[in-house]
Amino acid sequence: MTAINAVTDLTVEGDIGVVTLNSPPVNALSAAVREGLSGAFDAAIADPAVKAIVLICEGKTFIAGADITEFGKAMTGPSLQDVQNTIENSPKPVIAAIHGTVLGGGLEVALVAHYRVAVPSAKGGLPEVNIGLLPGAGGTQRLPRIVGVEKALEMVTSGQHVPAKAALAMGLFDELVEEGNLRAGAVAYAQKVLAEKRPLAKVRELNAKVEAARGKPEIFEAFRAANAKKFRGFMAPENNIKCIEAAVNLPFDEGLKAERKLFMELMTGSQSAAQRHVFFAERQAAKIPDVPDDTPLIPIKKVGVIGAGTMGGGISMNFLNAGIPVTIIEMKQENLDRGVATIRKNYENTAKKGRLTQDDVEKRMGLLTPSMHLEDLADCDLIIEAVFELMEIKKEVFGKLDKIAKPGAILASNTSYLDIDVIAASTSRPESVIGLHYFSPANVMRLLEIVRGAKTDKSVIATSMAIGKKIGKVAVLVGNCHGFVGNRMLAQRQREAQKLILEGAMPWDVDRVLYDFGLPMGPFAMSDLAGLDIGWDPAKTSYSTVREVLCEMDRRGQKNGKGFYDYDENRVAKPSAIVEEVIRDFAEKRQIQRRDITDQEILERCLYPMVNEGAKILEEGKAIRASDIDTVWLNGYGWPVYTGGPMFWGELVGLDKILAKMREFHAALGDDFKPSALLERLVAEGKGFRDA
Ligand code: 3H9
Repeated sequence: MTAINAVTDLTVEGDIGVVTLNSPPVNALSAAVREGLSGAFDAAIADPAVKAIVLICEGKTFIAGADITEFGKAMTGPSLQDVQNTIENSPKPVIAAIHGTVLGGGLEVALVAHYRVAVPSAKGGLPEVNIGLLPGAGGTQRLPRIVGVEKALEMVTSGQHVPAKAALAMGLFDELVEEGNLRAGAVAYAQKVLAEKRPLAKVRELNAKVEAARGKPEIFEAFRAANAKKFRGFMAPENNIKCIEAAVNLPFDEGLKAERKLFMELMTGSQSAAQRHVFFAERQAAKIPDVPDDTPLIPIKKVGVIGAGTMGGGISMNFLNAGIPVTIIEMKQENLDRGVATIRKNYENTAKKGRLTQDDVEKRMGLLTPSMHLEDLADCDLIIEAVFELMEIKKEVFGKLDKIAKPGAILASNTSYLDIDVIAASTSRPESVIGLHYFSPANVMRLLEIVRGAKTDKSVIATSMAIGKKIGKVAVLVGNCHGFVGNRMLAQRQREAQKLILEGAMPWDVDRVLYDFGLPMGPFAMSDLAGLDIGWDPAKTSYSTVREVLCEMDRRGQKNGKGFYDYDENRVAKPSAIVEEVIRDFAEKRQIQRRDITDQEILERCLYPMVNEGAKILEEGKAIRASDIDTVWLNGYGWPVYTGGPMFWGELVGLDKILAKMREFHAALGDDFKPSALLERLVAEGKGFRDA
């Protein structure tokens, strides 16, 4: 064995040269890796004993892409294109031996090899779009030459990881070899290539599939139209599509040039910077400075859920999906029956769409035990309460649980606003109490806000984070404060939206501005969807908000065809003349002078106070880092990914600019706009949130 550098070596086995790469965690194409590959291939090509070359990786995966941490820094060592040219032009056949996930630049390296073999558990894809990029090392030119234009469009714009069997079927892999025996399988394959005198197959020379799509622009137009909603606001999907068009319409080397130009356009733009931030933010959120990785975990073998309503049912499904038995509690038989039936119906619907088998449905339902007795939770390791959001009720439930739950069991509340320490104080074991705030629908939304109380034990925190990951959530640890991170910031936006419609805007103006910013819908459309009467009590109505007046007029939202908007029979919303009248009247009675409000003001009034509130959350230590706040908003509230989350976006706008506006609003409109001390300090010191 010859070591080439710290991460690569070359071993000659008979007439096969085996280049091994070992650069944890994912063998990303860092400068050292490119240097090592370049040296190893040069050596293998120069060695007369070597007749064919196998490229294989140590660790959990073949090369998973370019090294994202190096983006934006000055490049050292050979470029990826240099390495690829060496491999593709090798006079000796090169075989890529693939396991784990061959992604992005990793797949682009495999695509310049002459043959590709993989183990059945391997997956491959070009996920660059997810970090706001496109495959910039020939991937967009080579992929359609193998899989065809339609499949290539789908792969590069979705970033999907294709399983080995499917990759084999579409020609991306040439052969599957026995699991656990990749090296021997690849060497044997290389010997077969030599024995059969197979050619140096170059993907760049395959033209049939791209030629088949030439002169058919309708393929691309149809694809754009079908995905318009999904791609809204994102730049990367369109650039990816243009690259595939280039592959179809231009000779290979011209196509590469087009790809490079479109890649650089994305690479130097703010969207990719934001999406790369999101990639690392999500991974960073799992790291808690004072809860080390080796904190002992509490084994969670059985879960109890109190409440079989929408939240309780959705929460239960997460655990059933992960194979963990759930006991679900309701006080009344009919509510229990309805809750269980809803869970079953949800699974049946998924099965109808072909995403679960009937067997899967029964397996999941078999793990569910409905009960009307809290005592049945005595053997649960984790109990999650999802009852009515009222402190007195929560305290009563936790007081009872304290007497029933086994020692060491985690007692969690799915509260979205309430003080977790007060809830914990109603038990004799506050160290076992934690907030697990799910977002509706709880079986779908990725966010899990984990609320740490003053006395919550570290193993309870570590276990909650781990179980969050196990059920497929993005878990973010937050501190105890009213509304925690997500809803506390949401309250800022909601308050301003309400004020703006009295000062001169209309609900559809506010909604349009926020929708165009990239949110899935504005606050008034959201309100109509949820139902205006949520939390509204006709007996206690005070007519203090427009919403209450609308409820009194029996405008309840989409469900009865009228809310802030009027709805037609297809639930298409139209601005409502009646609502306009109500709003004008409401403002007049309160002597609010209406004026013209610009879209810019709507945006600034709704979003700058959120950034400011995020800064207050940071200064109070209720979030560990600004990127955690971004992670909450991206996964729980549909904040547009391509802006990186509210805090990253705040920096894109400029913290100085946001502070100046907050000061101006503060002077004109009062204390709702009081700038955060942290924001003041960061601007004075010329720093960003990551320095906070
Ligand atoms: C590209 O290739 C551009 C080219 O087309 C053109 C070039 C000219 N770089 O996710 P995990 C780190 S763009 C640097 O927790 P898993 C990650 O931060 C790239 N670091 O593990 C984490 O670090 P830490 C296209 C990377 O098993 C650790 O590895 N490729 C990279 O759940 C473990 O990661 C992609 O977009 C990277 N490329 O999942 C693939 N990837 O431990 C992105 C990971 O310090 N990666 N790290 O927190 C993934 O999708 C997943 O990481 C993967 C493993 C599926 C590979």
